Amino acid sequence: MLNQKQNLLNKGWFFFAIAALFLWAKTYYALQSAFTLNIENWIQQFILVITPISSLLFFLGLSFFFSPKRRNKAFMTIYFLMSFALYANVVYFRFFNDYITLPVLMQYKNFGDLGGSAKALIHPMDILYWVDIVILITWLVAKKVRPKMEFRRRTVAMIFAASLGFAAVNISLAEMERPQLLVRTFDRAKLVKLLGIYNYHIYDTVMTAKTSSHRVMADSNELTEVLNYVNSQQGKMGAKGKYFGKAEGKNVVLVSLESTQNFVIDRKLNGQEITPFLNDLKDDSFYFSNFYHNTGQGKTSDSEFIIDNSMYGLPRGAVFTTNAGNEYNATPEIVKDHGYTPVSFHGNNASFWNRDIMYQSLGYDHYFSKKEYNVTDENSVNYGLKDIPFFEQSMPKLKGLDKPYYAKFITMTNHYPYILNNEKNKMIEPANTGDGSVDRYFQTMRYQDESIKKFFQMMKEQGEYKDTIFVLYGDHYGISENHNRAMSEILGKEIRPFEHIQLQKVPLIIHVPGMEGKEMDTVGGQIDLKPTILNLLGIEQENDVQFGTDLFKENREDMTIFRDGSVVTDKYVYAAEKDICYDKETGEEIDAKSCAPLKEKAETELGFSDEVVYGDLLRFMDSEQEENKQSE
Ligand code: GP9
Ligand code: MN
Repeated sequence: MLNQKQNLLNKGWFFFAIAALFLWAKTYYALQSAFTLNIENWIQQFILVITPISSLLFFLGLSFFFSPKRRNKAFMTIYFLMSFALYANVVYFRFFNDYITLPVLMQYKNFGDLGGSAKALIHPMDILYWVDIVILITWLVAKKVRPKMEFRRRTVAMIFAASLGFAAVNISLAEMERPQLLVRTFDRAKLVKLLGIYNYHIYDTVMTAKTSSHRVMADSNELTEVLNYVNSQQGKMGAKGKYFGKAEGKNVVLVSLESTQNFVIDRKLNGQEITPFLNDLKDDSFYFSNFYHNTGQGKTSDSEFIIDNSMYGLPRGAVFTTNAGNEYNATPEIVKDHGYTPVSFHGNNASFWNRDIMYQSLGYDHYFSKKEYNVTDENSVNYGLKDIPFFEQSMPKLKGLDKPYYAKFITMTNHYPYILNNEKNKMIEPANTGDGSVDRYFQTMRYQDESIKKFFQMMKEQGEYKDTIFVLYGDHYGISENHNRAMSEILGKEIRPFEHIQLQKVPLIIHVPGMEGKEMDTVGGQIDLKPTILNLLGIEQENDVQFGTDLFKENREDMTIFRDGSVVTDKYVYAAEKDICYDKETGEEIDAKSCAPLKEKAETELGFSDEVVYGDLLRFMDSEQEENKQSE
């Protein structure tokens, strides 16, 4: 009997299996207890059980490729590294509520915040993360029972085949739960939840390698080329708009309106206004009725990037996640140099869209995220805090800031799938197209409108209103092409590519207390907001890489470029996906020749913008400015 036991303990495969089981168990334990993953259904629960398996089989299996003499050491080194990665994330999560990324590891300043509290982050129960290693090492070095890890072609092939199989099941289930998970890479919490902690690190490593190789190849000549282009674009820089300095020294409040398309403005549903407050506000403000979003896969985060930088988001993924370590010259940083306090308010996890990291690069002083709000089951829905309590709880925080402030508020309730969990929040009947998302969209939109109304009331009551300018904008579309049938019922017309492009209009309302309202018909987009805001504040800019123009400038080119290469001007609409040119006025298809120059311009401009981001070209800005000075 004893002999049999010893025999088993001497078997390499048995040792491998037990070690794999240990590693699986502690990883699963960490996923369940150390991280907040918000498991919503049994598929996600199942994913959690299987996610560690593919990567641990793969990595531990690599030890078989070492010579028999080194194999045990290699095995234990790999085992230790995986355990260490796991434990490092556990500790990091306790403090940052986030997962480690390679760029974060390199940006050691993030760890600076930990300071002396690192010790406090280590709990006695953490011994569980290490005791297995002690057991395995003892087992390996014990005299009587020493497992021989033999390389048997069939066993090793089976280990790797099983690893591949588990990976395939995991990825397909993850895709089912969150389509485009890998392409959009919007949230580390989701990646870890659906891919597991080890696969997440593999993914993160590949992403980092990809972006840093672009960066390594780039040099300052590329920046010069981009600057030449930007400066050659008539009116992009320099000349001041009509309202230059009109809001000098005032606070700036930006309100990002979640999934808000312009078609809801002034529209009625069952005889009721969908956005009664915005409809009134716009009459008292500069209301831009030909304003479009320019976002891509980065959705809200793209809108934030575009607005703060006047550069485009990326063709794949979100610049917030892929290039957060870049050098930027964003509005928050610029206004800070002029005495402003730049901050952002949003009731979701700080790591969502990598905001916690990216905001540092954009120059925000502080990010008031979910952890600084009181979020309960009642006052939250979907991604987090509902808009009304969000504004209510934000007010004292806003009041506590040094003035003037540049404060961005990102609303969230009007987010797909447009749900409200309280009858009182439903202030309008849903539509009845039979398409649930479209029908509910109007209810969450109406709720959002109410929250903005409350916000303005509070700003007035608290005496913040009159010294502040308000910039309210829709972040991106809410109703995608998949809902064209229901949308054509709502709009009463067929939705061709032309109408689809028109549906990308989002509201832009610039409210300056004391200034009279006016409807502005210039064609523009989010890309134009940075110069528009800076001009209003009277902040002059020279030699900056920005692709937009001040919307108040009288002779500006009426035009905006979409991330997919589509273009809208005052005369034409070019739909890139279908390669169709339309007359803007009549909506009729016209000869492609009319749109050819627009198409070319879009390609050039998007190309330049991508070069700046992928190559991190703004880091060469200082030397560029030096050269300019010398040649003057
Ligand atoms: C989440 C919110 C929504 O924090 O900004 O993001 P989205 O899905 O709209 O990009
Ligand atoms: Mn959004």
